[in-house]
Amino acid sequence: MVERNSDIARYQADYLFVDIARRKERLLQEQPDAKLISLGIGDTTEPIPDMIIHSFVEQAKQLGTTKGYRGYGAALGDPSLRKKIANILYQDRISSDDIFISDGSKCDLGRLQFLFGSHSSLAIQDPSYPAYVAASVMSGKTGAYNTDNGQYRNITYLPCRPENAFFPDLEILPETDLIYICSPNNPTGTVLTHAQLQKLVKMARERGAFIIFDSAYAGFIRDSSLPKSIYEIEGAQDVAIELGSFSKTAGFTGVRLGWTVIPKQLCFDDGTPVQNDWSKIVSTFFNGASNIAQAGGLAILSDEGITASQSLCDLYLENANILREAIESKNYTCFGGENAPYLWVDIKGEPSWKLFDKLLKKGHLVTTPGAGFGPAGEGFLRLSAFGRRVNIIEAAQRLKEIL
Ligand code: PL4
Repeated sequence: MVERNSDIARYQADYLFVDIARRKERLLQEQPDAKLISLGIGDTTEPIPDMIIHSFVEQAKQLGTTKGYRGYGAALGDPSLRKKIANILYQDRISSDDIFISDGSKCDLGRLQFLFGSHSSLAIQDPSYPAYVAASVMSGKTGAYNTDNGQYRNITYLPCRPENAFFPDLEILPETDLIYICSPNNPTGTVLTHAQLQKLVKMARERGAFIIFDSAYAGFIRDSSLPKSIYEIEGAQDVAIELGSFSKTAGFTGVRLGWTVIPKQLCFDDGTPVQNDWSKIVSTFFNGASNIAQAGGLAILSDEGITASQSLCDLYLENANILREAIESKNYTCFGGENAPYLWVDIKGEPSWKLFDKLLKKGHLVTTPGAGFGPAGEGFLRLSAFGRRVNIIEAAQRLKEIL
């Protein structure tokens, strides 16, 4: 008999979004006519702009010709897409050969686990996107789960709550190899400022730690004073890896296209450039992103594509505003939603799974309980602003009736 991998067995909860899907199915069995509206999973709903679809079609047609057919592409990504990302998204602060094209940031989060040994220590913002913890547990980095406090032994949880303006207290941070930071943040919808990122970079440089910066929602930042990338901070290239994605900004959640930035200056303690090991991992566990998806990526970064994807994000931000007005009209305080597609609602001390169940059963609304994002998420509910406008308006009405 084959022994079960104890690292995978150690992961306690069902993956949050799987658990929510199960509760949703149960409700539909009990109330088959329920017209559910999802404010739960952060999945895009609007069609991909025509000019991007056109680029997929053109690329697909090429594959049907002898002259245009291509098989495996460059393992690290189409050089022209790497250049475009460096130029448009990083204003050439980052060199194109420091950009590695992927099939999405969650996939790279998984592959990143191979880059660091199971002995490496980590810190996360609490609450945070659950995949950081799940991937770390399953790759053996976290030690045992403590049922008393809902934490894994070798993870340092950095509470990010309204009391500290959602910025971790770096004083409580012990020696740590990896610090996961997400801005704009999932789930709180808040964005770190230049000054806050400067503190993080300074701390990482002093301590020799690496920051893993998730910028999946950068395309939603509308306040031009806020940083869209950690590399806007001087010195970040020596200490930070950045994950990027076209999922949310261009409706590519199903198409799958993202990238990871590993600057060549970033080195392990023995002087080996991290890039060298990342190239080994990528070429071993991945065979490059789909050529059709990469053609779409180039279209997103054309002038017309940039305007179209900004309009998509604007639409979701308007949704956030509609939901915010409904919530505030019931005297709830809510964070985020201005530079991110998530609202983080302070639910006045009510347990978050309890309110989740109430909204599901009475309002047929699917939300995400704050507790699912970590211990410090308790007492909050996350609302996703991804949704068709007609559903968002209906959801806002139901929220007003039930809250
Ligand atoms: C549900 C901070 C959503 N089944 O599409 P990707 O892989 O480029 O991006 C995934 C991702 C990466 N980083 C952050 C994210 O929030 C996400 C997507 N999060 C959510 O509702 O929190 C979708 C989650 C999906 C999943 O588990 O990733």
